Amino acid sequence: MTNPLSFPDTTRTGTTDQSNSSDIVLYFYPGTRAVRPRWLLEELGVPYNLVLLNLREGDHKRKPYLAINSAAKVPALTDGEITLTESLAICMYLADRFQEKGFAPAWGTTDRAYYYKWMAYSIGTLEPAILEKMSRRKIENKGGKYIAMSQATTEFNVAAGVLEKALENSQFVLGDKFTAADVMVGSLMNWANGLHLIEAHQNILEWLHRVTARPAYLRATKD
Ligand SMILES: N[C@@H](CCC(=O)N[C@@H](CS)C(=O)NCC(=O)O)C(=O)O
Repeated sequence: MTNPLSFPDTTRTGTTDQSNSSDIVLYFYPGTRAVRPRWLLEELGVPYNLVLLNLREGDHKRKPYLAINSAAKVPALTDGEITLTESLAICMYLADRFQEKGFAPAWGTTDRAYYYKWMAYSIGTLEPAILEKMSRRKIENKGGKYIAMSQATTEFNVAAGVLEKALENSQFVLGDKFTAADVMVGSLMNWANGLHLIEAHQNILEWLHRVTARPAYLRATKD
């Protein structure tokens, strides 16, 4: 097992190829953005090593992990010489690293262009829109007045409306095929669903139900 920094809770996982050794190590805590790369790793069916950091006990703020991510955030992923942070970057890397598994459209295709758009949309548009809703609720619950940065962000319902339309005649974000874009956008919409933000978006609800019923998602969120 690869555990260069002797983290205590390292488990060998991945659904197939269990006999092959893996250099991939995912630093993880349940219920966080680290679910995104774990979900994709499970979809890919490649072996990986999971290091469970206890955020409540501050494992991510201690020296061994700070050497991997000095920002003290999860997820992080190492793969041989590569140390990568940022859930989006990790998912894009993994989908390309295992290109033959078909979770990212081929380079130079039209689908690839739309794939870039949805990957960026997840983090660049949906995530700030959801975080804005969360902040607003927090402030207003305390009797404060929320001042929206309306020209710098897209309002959640507008942002979700774009996805709702894209899913009108599509099983998945990019059409008939599940890709890493469903993982990224799916993870964000799961947050939104937890905040009861998508009840008026029937296409999103149906798609979310579909993608979160996948065995890979269930494995990635089992603990
Ligand atoms: N933009 C980063 C955000 C990473 C991030 O904020 N992770 C949170 C969990 S969702 C974290 O590690 N928080 C620990 C802390 O702030 O103490 C990504 O997408 O990976």
